[in-house]
Amino acid sequence: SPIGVFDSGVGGLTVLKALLARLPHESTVYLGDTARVPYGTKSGDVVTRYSLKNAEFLLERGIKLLVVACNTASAVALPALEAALPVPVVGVILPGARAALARTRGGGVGVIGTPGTIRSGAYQRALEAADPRVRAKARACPLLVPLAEEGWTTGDVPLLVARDYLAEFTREGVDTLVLGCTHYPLLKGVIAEVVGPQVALVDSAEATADAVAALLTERGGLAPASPGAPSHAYYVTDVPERFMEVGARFLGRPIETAEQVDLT
Ligand code: DGN
Repeated sequence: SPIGVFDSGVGGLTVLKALLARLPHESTVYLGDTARVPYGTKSGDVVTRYSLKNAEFLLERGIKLLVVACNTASAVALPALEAALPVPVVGVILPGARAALARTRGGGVGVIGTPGTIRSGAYQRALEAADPRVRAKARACPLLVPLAEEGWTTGDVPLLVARDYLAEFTREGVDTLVLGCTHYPLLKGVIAEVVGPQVALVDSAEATADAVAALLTERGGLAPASPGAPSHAYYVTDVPERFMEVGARFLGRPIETAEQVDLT
């Protein structure tokens, strides 16, 4: 059976990309809630309600494990999802926080994400609970989402925006920065240029793919290397055209078909 992945829209395709690279024999079902995106600026209650609907849809497709690719949904809806689902649920926050803890030397860890993710304090709590010496410094960077979707990931405009958001991190002894939003891997180049080589960038998508691989290995749930090619299905809650076009950039490969579904 497939791995289910949901996100508020196209962003979670960066997590799917990392999963496909890490676990090439697995089949996947992806749901992008494009009718209700963005989640990043909505309240925790509303994001939780949408997340439960998304999970229910994926469960009906027979998934063996759910990956909550959206940082905002992982930050606010994980306990509700875990309580409601009969399959394991993996969010992006804990794997990202753990990867940051493994990287930091001085204990200064920066976190960037949507307003919903940062306001929830989920990354800050995960970091400081795991190691009380860690000082987490978080900032919401909402303008980076539309820049990534527009493909505006190089040049002066993203550089100026990133500089404005990130200058405070370089001043405050941060040696590790968590990219706590699905869209930020596309802006890694610009972010690295602003914070400099002394700050390690932690990609939550990569860390999550590692966590999924570890969980399936431990439980004996990995798909066999044969027979047949794995299948990858895509569902969206609004018309699929923009998802397919923008999504191909996030996924790093073309999306041949995506089916529109109604979850209301
Ligand atoms: N997928 C969202 C996240 O990772 O927080 C970003 C997109 C959004 O809903 N604003």
